[in-house]
Amino acid sequence: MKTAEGSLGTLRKKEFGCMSDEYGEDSIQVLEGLEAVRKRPGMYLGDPHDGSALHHCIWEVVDNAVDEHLAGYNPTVEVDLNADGSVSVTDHGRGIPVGIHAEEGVSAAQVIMTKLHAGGKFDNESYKVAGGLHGVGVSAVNAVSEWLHLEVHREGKVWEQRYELGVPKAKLKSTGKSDTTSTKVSFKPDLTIFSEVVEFDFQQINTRLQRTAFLNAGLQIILRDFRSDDSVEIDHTYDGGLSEYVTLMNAKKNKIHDEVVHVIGSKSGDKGEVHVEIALQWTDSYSENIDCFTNIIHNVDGGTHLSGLRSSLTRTVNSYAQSRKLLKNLNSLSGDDVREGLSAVVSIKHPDPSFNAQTKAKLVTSEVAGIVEQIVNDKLGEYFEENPSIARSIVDKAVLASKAREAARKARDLTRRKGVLEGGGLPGQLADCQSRDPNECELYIVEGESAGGSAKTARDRRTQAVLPLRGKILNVERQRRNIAKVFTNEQIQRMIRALGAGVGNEEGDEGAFDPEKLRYGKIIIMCDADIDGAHIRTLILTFMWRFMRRAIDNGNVYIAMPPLFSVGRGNHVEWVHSEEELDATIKRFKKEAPSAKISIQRYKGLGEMNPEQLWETTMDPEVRRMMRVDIKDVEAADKLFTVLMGEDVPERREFIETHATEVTSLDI
Ligand code: 28F
Repeated sequence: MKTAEGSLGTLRKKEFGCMSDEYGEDSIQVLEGLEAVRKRPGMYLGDPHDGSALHHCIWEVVDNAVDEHLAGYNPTVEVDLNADGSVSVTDHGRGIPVGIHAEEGVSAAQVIMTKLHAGGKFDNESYKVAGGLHGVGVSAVNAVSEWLHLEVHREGKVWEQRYELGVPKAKLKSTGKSDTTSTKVSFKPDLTIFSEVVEFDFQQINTRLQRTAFLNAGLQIILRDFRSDDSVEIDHTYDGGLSEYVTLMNAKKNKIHDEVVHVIGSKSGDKGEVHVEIALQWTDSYSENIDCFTNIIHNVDGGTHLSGLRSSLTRTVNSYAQSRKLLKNLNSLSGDDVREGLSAVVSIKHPDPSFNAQTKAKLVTSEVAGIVEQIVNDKLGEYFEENPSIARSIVDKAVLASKAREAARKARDLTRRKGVLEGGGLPGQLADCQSRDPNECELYIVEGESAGGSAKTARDRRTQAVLPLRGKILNVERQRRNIAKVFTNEQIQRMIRALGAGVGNEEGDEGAFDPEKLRYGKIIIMCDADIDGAHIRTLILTFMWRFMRRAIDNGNVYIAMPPLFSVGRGNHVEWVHSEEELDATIKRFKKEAPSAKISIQRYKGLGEMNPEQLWETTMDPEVRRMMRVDIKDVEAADKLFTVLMGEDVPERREFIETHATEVTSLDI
């Protein structure tokens, strides 16, 4: 493996300044900078192992091309994933300046390509996409590239320069005539620096470029993939910008109003003009989905622009509703009511934004909250006045949300009170364990009375409890407007009472689910290893996600994995969990005992196993296999449950068919 030291040896230092055998302080500093990037790529580009640094290289170059668009010169960016593993990014802007940089004594282009942080603070006229993790600039990409080729069309000529590991092979030279202007940067990542994920991921790149195109209305971004025989080309051009972004977000949802509301405004802040652009559309879904950006950088955790928008929405919708007397016997709508079903994108441009951390996850510039709030108050208020029927639909939706929330609260209280009146009794179907220490107690939730019976016989009575459920449990996703039905459902009551930790995700709400009170440290869902079993498992998980989410967050929820087959050879029996494992086991048996007879038995249901087998295969903590339900991406999970369990049956079928394994392996 090449080392950073080795690749930037003294010999190369001589070539570096491109001034024959002389090199100055600056060149040495540049070399040290590039070396620092190669030594600690993670500090500059993100994780070099999981693909984030690798893809960050593309973002860094694309961001420069987008900056040229923001400056008003560049209508098109092309991104080519080449067959040799390199990437080419071309923009049709002014071309990187080729003249000699007065201080550095080399071309301005070379300064940009080699000096860390160069390119950041060149001029204050336009908003730079400091999109990279640290806005390190293209020089960091150059440093981790086996080679990088620069081609500039400018001043009537073609200019070219090649670098290897960040070091120029020669100075920037004119190689021909040209009557256009453009910048093309091609680079091949040095794979000694990146590991594990070393291939560009088309989906990831496409999604990111599409988002960039949405955020820059009118900018054409073309992505081409030449890495396989049938090459792909996608053109992202969105004249509607954020409105089209929201239209896509809501593509599969039922819209409350047809037109996307588009708010644009600007106000002067402490450091200069702050531009605000927001697109909004309400749907009949239950969640809120707001994406936030500052200078085209995604702020995953929102920040002051988001809070400004939220305050204004609550205020504007309430004041419109009140002035038109649309609230009837309601006092006011809460922020949650107003935002239920909202899809929105907020994009602000600020001359000098601050973020909570270098990942730029959250905007903290405080003046932005007031600026966004003011602009939305004015513009959305105006929009409501001019579009009363849209305003009316939005208010009606919020009123509905408010009523449903109130009804849910009442139903929940009633259920909780009832539970207490009945002495908080455990359900009759529960076979409880002897231990009262939740750390060692497990509850098996089992589908079907007969499997439940086997589990009761099979279990370790000291620590394992068994709760059988009868048939399919209620699909809570279909009862979002009729929560009383959820709480009065017998199977669901069984679960709530057996677990003894309350119900409801509203933190701080009396009687809400509290993992501290959970009677069992492990809740193990045990269903048949077939489609029906998978369906029932998803129904139980959907209930837990919507009403006991903290059990999932805390890692209390598990899925039992009964085997699919037993493979026998004489007295020797092994249990296997997949077709692949089955093939491997048969092969091994044949090799070990070529003449012996091998018997295979398929287990479709838990009910086909006797209690001993059930213990041996699925319940014995020494040998059983389980999966812990681990839902990291809350938004994805939310979508998953909405799609999987919601009203849209055709979509659900398609989803189950294409994602059944994903759902059972739960990598959401
Ligand atoms: C594929 C990546 O990097 N495009 C770029 C320009 C254009 C200018 C520029 C870039 C300004 C003062 C240096 C041209 N003419 N695509 C790109 N296009 N950088 S990067 O200038 C950089 C600084 O010193 C440019 C006039 N002004 C700016």
